[in-house]
Amino acid sequence: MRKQDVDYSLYLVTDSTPAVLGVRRDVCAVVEAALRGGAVTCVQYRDKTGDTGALVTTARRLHALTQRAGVPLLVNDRVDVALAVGCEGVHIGQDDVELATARRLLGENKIIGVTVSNVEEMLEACRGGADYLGIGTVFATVTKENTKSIIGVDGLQQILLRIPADSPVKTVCIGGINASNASRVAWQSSNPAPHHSLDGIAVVSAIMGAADPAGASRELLRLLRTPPPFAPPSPRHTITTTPDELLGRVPDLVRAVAARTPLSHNMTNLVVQNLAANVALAVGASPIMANYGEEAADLARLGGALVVNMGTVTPEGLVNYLKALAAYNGAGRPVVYDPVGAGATAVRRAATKTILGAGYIDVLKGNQSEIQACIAASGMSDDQTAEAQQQRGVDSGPGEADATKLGGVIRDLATLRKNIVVATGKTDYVTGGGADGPVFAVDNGHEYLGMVTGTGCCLGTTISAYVAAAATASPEDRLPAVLAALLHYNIAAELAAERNDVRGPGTFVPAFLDELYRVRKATVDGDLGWLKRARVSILL
Ligand SMILES: *[C@@H]1O[C@H](CO)[C@@H](O)[C@H](O)[C@H]1NC(C)=O
Ligand SMILES: *[C@@H]1O[C@H](CO)[C@@H](O)[C@H](O)[C@H]1NC(C)=O
Ligand SMILES: *[C@@H]1O[C@H](CO)[C@@H](O)[C@H](O)[C@H]1NC(C)=O
Ligand SMILES: CC(=O)N[C@H]1CO[C@H](CO)[C@@H](O)[C@@H]1O
Repeated sequence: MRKQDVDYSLYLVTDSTPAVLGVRRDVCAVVEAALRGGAVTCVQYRDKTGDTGALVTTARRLHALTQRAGVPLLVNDRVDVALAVGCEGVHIGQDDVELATARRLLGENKIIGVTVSNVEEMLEACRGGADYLGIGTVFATVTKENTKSIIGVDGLQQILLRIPADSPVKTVCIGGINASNASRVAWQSSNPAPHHSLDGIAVVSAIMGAADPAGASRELLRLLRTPPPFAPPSPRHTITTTPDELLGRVPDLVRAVAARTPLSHNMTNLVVQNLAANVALAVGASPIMANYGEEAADLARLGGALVVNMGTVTPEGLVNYLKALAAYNGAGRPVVYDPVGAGATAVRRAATKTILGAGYIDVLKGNQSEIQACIAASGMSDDQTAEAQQQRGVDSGPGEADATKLGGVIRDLATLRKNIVVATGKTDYVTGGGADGPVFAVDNGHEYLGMVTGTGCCLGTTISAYVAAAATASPEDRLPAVLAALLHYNIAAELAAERNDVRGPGTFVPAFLDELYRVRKATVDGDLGWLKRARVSILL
């Protein structure tokens, strides 16, 4: 087998500890059973405690099994054991033998994989001629206690996107991947050329600890190759749309919400529930208040969208958010995340990180400081972001240069997460990511919106109604749907503020509800006069 031809799709890492393997099971027997399933494409023998003689004996037995199955056997850390057995290569961690030394001992034809958990380690391993990278730790696991190196899918993506385009290196990720998240991880880390996509996943417990290792491995391979329920039919990064094309879609989207009255399931902020529910009704959605996670599985099947609004965070609330997120992801229904006050306290920063790591979020909507906090929680740490983070000044209304920077950063975030990011402010910015994907600027709205509590949350509700309607009709419409929501909301605010009966924020609120309703009605009746106010341009 030439090392260039190795298939890394399903990479099994052994574990001989009773906690994972079980007490009466033999590591070779489990590997043999897994290989019989025909799905495992690569095996790494990892045993950090055995003495050399025993390691060599077990490695020999494993090698006989992998040779019969036609898959490579790699030995963790121990170059000497790999040499003694004559297997296909080694896998080394950052604290193990150096890559250059391993290469000298093993020669060019053997496979050497290196564990990396950040961009610097990745670049170093690529320069040193690693054949593949084991990127992790993706999620917390029972097999490795080191929680400091947990990078999440965002961290994984960030490393993948920075691998030099001309590098032949292959990639697998490792850490806490099992049947519950294999499909999402594989989908979120597939990237358009010339970027690197993940070549495979490495699993330990999901196979070594399974009662039926053959069945478990077949199921994992199937999941890897199946897009998750929430994956849009066409990749968002191919979207290239002009403001005019987008505006052309708006009337149909307003009508789609009116026709479908989609469920807006919001887990929100007790402070604003009344206003949010009234806004939802005015734009044509059907609001439901349900902060109880157990209920989410049933609600997710009703064709609506979920809004996770972090207005008030409690440990119990967080558990409910995660349950709801999993339910909507599982049902393939959209999720809007509104990270209210995300950077403000340590509790909120931790909650943001947990929510962002726990599932797929279709639309991430926040003001500029909240978006910055999400960027930090995603572990984005390149120069551009570091620079952006110092730009706390952008908060109070960006000038041209700052807007460009912000646009670049939200596009990176959307590319990383394969979703839509909305940064609200005096001007709102929206992007679906992609290297050349447009960042739209929307210059509508009125300052009264900033003087009424909860208007940010209500925008989240409005967006959810629109993406719910679009997800049902044509999922490619998610970006236009977010834009339509922004226009409906902000133009209604302008119309309300201009009314003679509106004297300030107090009289504004009822007038705003009226205008949200009137915009919808007018559109359904074919009157698109309000849309002439739309001020949409391309920032980047
Ligand atoms: C995946 O692992 C988690 C955590 O160990 C566990 O709660 C979950 O049930 C597992 N899911 C599957 C499908 O094995
Ligand atoms: C799988 O994904 C979830 C988030 O969706 C994560 O919390 C968990 O740690 C992952 N691993 C396991 C084994 O569940
Ligand atoms: C963003 O919203 C949060 C919560 O409402 C607020 O505390 C913060 O000041 C806002 N930041 C900006 C830049 O508007
Ligand atoms: C628009 C909407 O769905 N609003 C609901 C959000 O959730 C609160 C409870 O947290 C409900 O009271 C609102 O009706």
